[in-house]
Amino acid sequence: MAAKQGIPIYTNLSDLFGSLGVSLKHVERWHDLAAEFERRFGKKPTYISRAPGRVNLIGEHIDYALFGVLPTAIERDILIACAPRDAASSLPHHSPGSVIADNMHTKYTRQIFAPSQLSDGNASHAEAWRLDIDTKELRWESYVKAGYYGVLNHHFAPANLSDNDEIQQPVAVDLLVTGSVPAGSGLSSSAAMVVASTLAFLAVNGKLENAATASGNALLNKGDLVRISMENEKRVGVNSGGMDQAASVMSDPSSALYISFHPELKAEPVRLPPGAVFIVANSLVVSDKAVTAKRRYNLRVVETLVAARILARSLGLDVGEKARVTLRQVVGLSAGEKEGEDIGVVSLMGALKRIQQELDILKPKNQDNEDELGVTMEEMIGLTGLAPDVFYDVYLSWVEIEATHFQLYQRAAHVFGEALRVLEFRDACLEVDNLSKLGQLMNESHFSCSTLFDCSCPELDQLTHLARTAGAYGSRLTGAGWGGCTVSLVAESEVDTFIRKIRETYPPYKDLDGETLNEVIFATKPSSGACVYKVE
Ligand code: NG1
Ligand code: MG
Repeated sequence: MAAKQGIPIYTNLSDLFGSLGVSLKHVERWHDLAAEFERRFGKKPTYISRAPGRVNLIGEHIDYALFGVLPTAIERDILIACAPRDAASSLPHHSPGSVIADNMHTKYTRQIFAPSQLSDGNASHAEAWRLDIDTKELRWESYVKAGYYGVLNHHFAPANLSDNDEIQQPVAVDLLVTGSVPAGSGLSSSAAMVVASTLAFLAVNGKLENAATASGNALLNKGDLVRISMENEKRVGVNSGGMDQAASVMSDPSSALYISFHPELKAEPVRLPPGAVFIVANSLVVSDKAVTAKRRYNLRVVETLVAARILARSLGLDVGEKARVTLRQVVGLSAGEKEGEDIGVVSLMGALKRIQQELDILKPKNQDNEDELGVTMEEMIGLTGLAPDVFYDVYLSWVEIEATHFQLYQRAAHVFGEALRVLEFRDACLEVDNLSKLGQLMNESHFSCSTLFDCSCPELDQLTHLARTAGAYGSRLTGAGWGGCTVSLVAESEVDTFIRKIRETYPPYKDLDGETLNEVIFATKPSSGACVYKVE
């Protein structure tokens, strides 16, 4: 699927629904949202943007090491209805770019905010607009702001305008959000919010259609939207890879996606075998990213990057002092890979054979305290061969982490094993009658996440175990982990029995029924990627 394709803009709802590949229940939400928008703001929305959540079938915590992953967008999504606020509106806040943001969910209250323009007029300034996002406490509107921030600084910044462009002010916006992706569950509600918000603010400011006239290109291209959304999501303080945004933007209802990031972003369709159903089950443990990023997600990002540098050094690869080389790049360099080459199972296995001999370098030399497995900061810096101030600059200055020991060996071992499993899974999808093989790869992935990457939790271990006992071919955590959802591969004919067994055996599900049960355990089917509806 070409990253160069434009973002679809529909002016006709039946075309839109035809392309979505979603069920009636999800279709009704569009009408409800538009009607509620009109009720609250006294006018019809001018645009509705949509971005789906995703389930990652395999390839966990390897996107930021630039290895390929295999997710699929799901029909659960975020919709944002929006319209410019006209001067005659009875609502206050007409300053440029001010926003009144409402959410259909009663738990999320109305938020009013406005960006401030940095007035130094310096065209080379990286930040032209400021919008406060509290990274200590992630609130629903933080993700709306994250999308908006990127639109302001890409499209309303003097540095990005050519001499002939008029300096324009962003319009004041009313918006209403509705979402069916459960938050904090590893189905990437966050990326769906950021992508939908980025699209809504581009659309309402005329930047989607203007892009077509100004450059002659077909609208905004999907690759650009993934890149802007990835940058935008970092504003909330999590240094994520690009899997979620790519899945949310580039998916298509006929298949899952193999998304690769090296040497550039690419998404290839992977047809799932007939008779295979992927069932998502929520452990109901909520992983609070704002609280745990320093000790978990961001720490893993740093551990895998530092492991890459140490391995590069030990393999005698020249990567320069300042580059944050990734494990994927180390594989490419050590295998003498040609520019732009895509890696397959055989070439990755070959490269890993050589690297595996060096992996022990990542282990601590003297481990006398069992509880503190891993190298200390001092040991780690020593292994990179960098001066401490350079190390700080390259690996710590841009991210907040909290740790005394770093498990470099385990993290690198997980990343390499998982990267290989993704390619094996992709290839096995092409073979007939291969559900057991796919299931086995999923089980191995979960085991590696749990023991080497330490991103599981007792409930996820229990739920995946119960899923296997209930007849799944395989089961694993999906998304960042430490709570959230599992994904299990089940034969189509067994879906109802499977769900019933899980309901009976996973204690938090005991009292759930009907819609409440369907909220926490459900079969997924691939859905189409992000789009915009222009209300005419
Ligand atoms: P979740 O937490 O499921 O949205 C996160 C990252 C992904 C990827 C996975 C682990 C964000 C937005 N996304 O996903 O890029 O690294 O963890 O595979 O943080
Ligand atoms: Mg997320």
